[in-house]
Amino acid sequence: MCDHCGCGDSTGHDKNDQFNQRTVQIEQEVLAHERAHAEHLRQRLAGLNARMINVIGSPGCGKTELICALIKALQRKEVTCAVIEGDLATDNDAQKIRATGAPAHQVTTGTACHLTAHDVEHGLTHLAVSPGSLIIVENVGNLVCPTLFDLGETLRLVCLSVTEGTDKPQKYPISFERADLVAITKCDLLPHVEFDVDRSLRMIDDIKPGIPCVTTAARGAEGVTGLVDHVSALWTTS
Ligand SMILES: Nc1nc2c(ncn2[C@@H]2O[C@H](COP(=O)(O)OP(=O)(O)OP(=O)(O)O)[C@@H](O)[C@H]2O)c(=O)[nH]1
Ligand SMILES: [Mg+2]
Repeated sequence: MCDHCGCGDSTGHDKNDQFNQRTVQIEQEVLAHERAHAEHLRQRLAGLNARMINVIGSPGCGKTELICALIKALQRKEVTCAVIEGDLATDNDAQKIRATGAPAHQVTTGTACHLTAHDVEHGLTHLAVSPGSLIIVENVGNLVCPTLFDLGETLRLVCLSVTEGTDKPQKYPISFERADLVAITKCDLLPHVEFDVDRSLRMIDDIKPGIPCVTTAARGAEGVTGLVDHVSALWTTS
């Protein structure tokens, strides 16, 4: 008789423990391999004085719109941008990016819910990375899985739109814990939705004290000024 739950299998729990140990070990090896790959990419980009932003957020939270606005603002500062887009299907977002004049490479992942450093390396072979440029990676729309994978980024930007609800930082804390910068997006819609910016910002600060946050309205008058300032600082602080 099993000591733990009385299931009748005296060895079953030991077997399960061994199985779980093996599963964890394999996952750790995969993640270690990914981290090494990401570190290699980071060094490569640093050697070119280039920077990379990994943009993470739920489907439809405004990542592409924000990236387009950021590219246009950076073009006025003569910063060259290139974009790697991650989606399960279609090259819709890559087309939107190309309309700004910036080159874009679309990765279609099929069923995978996040990009990997390998995807990014492959993407970089399609995009000429000029010295001093900014690579922007739009991860697959998902607030959970992309969080676990280092892509070699200089800055991880997590987006939360005002249409998603004030409590999302509390419900998805890991994403905010591992972010370097948070953008509250679609702020032009604040008069029309019940979203408490101050409460949400306090939740984010409870999860990661001191993390910088910006409010943006890629479609509104507020624009992306705060984000542009943070991105411009990447060349002086990292
Ligand atoms: N009003 C308003 N609408 C926005 C803003 N940003 C994005 N949208 C709209 O929200 C919808 C989704 O925006 P996207 O930029 O495609 O969102 P996304 O996060 O890239 O979506 P996925 O790539 O599918 O995950 C589109 O209809 C945008 O036009 C904004 O700042 N204000
Ligand atoms: Mg998009």
